[in-house]
Amino acid sequence: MATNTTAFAVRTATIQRKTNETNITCTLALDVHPTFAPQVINVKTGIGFYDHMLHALAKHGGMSLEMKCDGDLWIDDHHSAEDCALALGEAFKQALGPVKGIKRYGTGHAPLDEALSRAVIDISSRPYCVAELGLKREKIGDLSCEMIPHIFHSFAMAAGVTLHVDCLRGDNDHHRSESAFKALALAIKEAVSKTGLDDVPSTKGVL
Ligand SMILES: [Mn+2]
Repeated sequence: MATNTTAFAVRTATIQRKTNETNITCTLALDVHPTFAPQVINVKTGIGFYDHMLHALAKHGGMSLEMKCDGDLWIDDHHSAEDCALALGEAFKQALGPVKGIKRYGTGHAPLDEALSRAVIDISSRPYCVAELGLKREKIGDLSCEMIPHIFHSFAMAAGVTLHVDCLRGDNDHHRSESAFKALALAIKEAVSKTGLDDVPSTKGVL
């Protein structure tokens, strides 16, 4: 009987990103495997609720994510929140490599109790983001609500993807936000999934 000696291929990248405001290390893997590449999630942005959101993103996106940010939280959460999203986007783009043999489009719907969000992604090299979450609170934990759409925007710009994230309903801002990240996770999981073909999923022949 033939044995499979082919190594399980993991699309992965590590980004080191250092400015006067933040110092970030981010390792992202788009593939996990119970034996060859177990899912590892370890997120320490310095902002508890953000850790919770990125953990959910990785978990439900079927990704491994190790993120460590040492940022200027004595000012506020802005630089850390934005720069972690940029590092994640850069890691995503680098891990994916040339856009070939993947679905390219992905859609996710995720409920969390009364909240429901939808995310649609196109791995298009056309960075664009519309995120309408309808959050009402000033902050959730130590993450400013105004930063949450900005996190999706920063990720989309750095990853080079078109992204639409809408929270369709919900009363509780923690639920609204978490459902949005989970919806994005499901959309990403679909979009990066392999078709088994080796073609560029574009009528232009290039992405
Ligand atoms: Mn939660």
